[in-house]
Amino acid sequence: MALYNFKRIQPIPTANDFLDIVLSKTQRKTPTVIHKNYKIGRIRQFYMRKVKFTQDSFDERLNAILEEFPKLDDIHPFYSDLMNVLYDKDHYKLALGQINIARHLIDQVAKEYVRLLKFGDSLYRCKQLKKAALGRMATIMKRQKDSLSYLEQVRQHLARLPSIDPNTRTLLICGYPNVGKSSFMNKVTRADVDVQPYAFTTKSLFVGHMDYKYLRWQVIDTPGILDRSLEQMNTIEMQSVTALAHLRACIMFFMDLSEQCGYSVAEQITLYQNVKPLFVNKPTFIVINKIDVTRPEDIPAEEQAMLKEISEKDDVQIVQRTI
Ligand SMILES: Nc1nc2c(ncn2[C@@H]2O[C@H](COP(=O)(O)OP(=O)(O)OP(=O)(O)O)[C@@H](O)[C@H]2O)c(=O)[nH]1
Ligand SMILES: [Mg+2]
Repeated sequence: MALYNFKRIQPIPTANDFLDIVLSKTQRKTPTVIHKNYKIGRIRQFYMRKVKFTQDSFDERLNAILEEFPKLDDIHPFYSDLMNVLYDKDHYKLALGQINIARHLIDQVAKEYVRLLKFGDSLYRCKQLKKAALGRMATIMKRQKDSLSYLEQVRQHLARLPSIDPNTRTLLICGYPNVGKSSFMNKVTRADVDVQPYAFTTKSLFVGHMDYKYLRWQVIDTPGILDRSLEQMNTIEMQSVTALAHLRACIMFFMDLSEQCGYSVAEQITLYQNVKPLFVNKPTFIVINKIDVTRPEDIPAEEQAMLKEISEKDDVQIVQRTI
């Protein structure tokens, strides 16, 4: 499966800049001197060349956009789902579809006017036809204003996505907000993820790497997730769910028994129960964090029992973070 290099997509100009670039290229790269005493065949050729050249320039640039932007069906499901979460799949496909339609329309305009030019009977008439052809192409391009600016936004965002390799040995850190996921990430990798004493500090996926027993691990820090249905989740939480759903990883579910994070132990256990379908076939650890404040033996017996039950029933190891 192709791993896209999202950082290589060329910037997309605005519709107006796009037009300037193409039309000025036609002016620079096609002959500029024509005389009404020339044979009509030569005059027709002169203007046909301008129309075709302009069409080619549009084609080339529009094709580049269509080829460079990843096709959601070609990329790893993790990335296609992530792009859907971040940019809305339908909007994305529609924008690229519009560009494709514009390309076809421009081709049709060119064809039509080249045909008309074959019957142009004077320099004036040929010139008018060329002007009309380029004008119609420009109108088609101007209608692409919104698609182009949306695609440029997507491009800029894609370029900043972390380079996550869906096919490598991976450690995935997840849990409620504010439980200390990023603090751990910063300890084990050279990443420098923001750590703050409030929820949703981390708003997107972060990647780092570490070596452990001569093996390289990709470590992914995820935004915190709240215990609610998928429909209610925001874009920030959905990025975590996407990573959990698609990456074959070892899961570290972080818990803060001190409840300093702002969520009770019971809530954290419920979240675990609700997201655990995403942990199937993935080695899973529950990591008890902030043990300098509260250790498992400090919490009420019923909660201790719940943790013990999870550990036994789900074959999940409960470990305490000591670094
Ligand atoms: N006492 C104590 N505080 C900790 C520990 N680990 C993290 N914290 C604090 O917990 C707060 C949240 O830490 P983060 O690492 O930002 O938590 P997070 O889970 O990444 O939070 P979100 O990105 O919002 O989901 C910060 O104030 C940390 O200093 C710990 O082991 N002990
Ligand atoms: Mg964080």
